[in-house]
Amino acid sequence: MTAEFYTNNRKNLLDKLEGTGVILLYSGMAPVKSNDQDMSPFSVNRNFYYLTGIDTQNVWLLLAKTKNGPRTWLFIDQPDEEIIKWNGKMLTREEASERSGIKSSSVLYMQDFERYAAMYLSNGLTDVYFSLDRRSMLAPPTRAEEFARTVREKFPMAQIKNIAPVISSLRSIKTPEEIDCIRKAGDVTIEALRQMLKTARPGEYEYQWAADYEHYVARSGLRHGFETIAAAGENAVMLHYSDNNCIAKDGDLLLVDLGAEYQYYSADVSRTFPIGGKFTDRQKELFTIVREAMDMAREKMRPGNPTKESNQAVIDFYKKALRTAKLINDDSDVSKYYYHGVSHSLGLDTHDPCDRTVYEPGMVITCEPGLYVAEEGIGIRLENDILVTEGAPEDLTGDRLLDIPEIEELMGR
Ligand SMILES: [Mn+2]
Repeated sequence: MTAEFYTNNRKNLLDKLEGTGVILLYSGMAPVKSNDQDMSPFSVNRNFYYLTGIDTQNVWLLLAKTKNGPRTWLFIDQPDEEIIKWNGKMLTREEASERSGIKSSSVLYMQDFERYAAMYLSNGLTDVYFSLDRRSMLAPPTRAEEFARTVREKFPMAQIKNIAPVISSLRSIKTPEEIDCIRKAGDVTIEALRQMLKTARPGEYEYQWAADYEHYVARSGLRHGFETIAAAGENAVMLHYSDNNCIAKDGDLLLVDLGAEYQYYSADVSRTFPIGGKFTDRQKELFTIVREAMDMAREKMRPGNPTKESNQAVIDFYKKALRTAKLINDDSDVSKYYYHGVSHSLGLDTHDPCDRTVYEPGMVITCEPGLYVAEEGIGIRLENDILVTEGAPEDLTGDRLLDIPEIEELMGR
């Protein structure tokens, strides 16, 4: 990503903000592992990253929209020789400026942060925006929530507001650079799956299949967008099973749901393989139903269509197909065998925020019909990543490892 991308994102955000105000965004802090506080992996707040391109912990971004125009400030930790000796290089003002496109004279050290925030607040900017995206009562308070409380105490006239929905709206539509990252992540994901099919064997544990996939991703220099799901046989009916600690038996199917991550953009791909290399007739029958459902859902992903239409297409198709497969007698029983939505937005988060209810060009979404037949020990999910364009949907994952002859040939070794 170029600095221009982040500069544009900040500009678009300020353009969308009505009136004047201060936006305060925090990068986050790594969680403290017991007695090992410096080594936990850090995952940057994605709204902060979207506006700065910086993935260092403990950084504040201050965007002020004043009557005299916008001002942008970034506050980073001052490099410290002792910390550098132990933990490696620290972000410098020049690097922060280069990555974010914020001029280096506007990159300051953390000790100035509260003074600058107070300066804008005491000068009459009373709308104060934080990225408040709490999802649980149990999670500890974030630094942003704590600082919002401080602002309310010290500046009782301040109005605390949430900027997250505005950033979500911007993030719903991807730029060509973002799309390239997702495409690249998908390419590595597929190639890693090909490697797994060549090396993993029936009778090995699910985690060994997952490890063969992850090995190639790691060697490609990418990370994982989320925990790899490798679910054999009946485990595959649990949608987010990631224990991966059972044996993958000959005769069963293996459902994998995984995604390499490139520059924080994750692919999200699901495939279902016969562990022994050959599908049974029944597995072929059910696999083919899901494969067809995928085409039908994808076909709906065109500008102007309501987003719910793609899932409805799967349900309508299943009402007939599951009858033929002798699974249901009544339309309302489809939900016994298919119990998730067909699509979600994809981007810096694997379940990316999106505020659109009608498809628009630039949206990147998954297309992932599934079929889960617990009584037969069969779970099938197929998932590709789709770009909505002006015309036909563009499949960023492509029809790779989706057809029975291709899979059986590759696994025939
Ligand atoms: Mn998904």
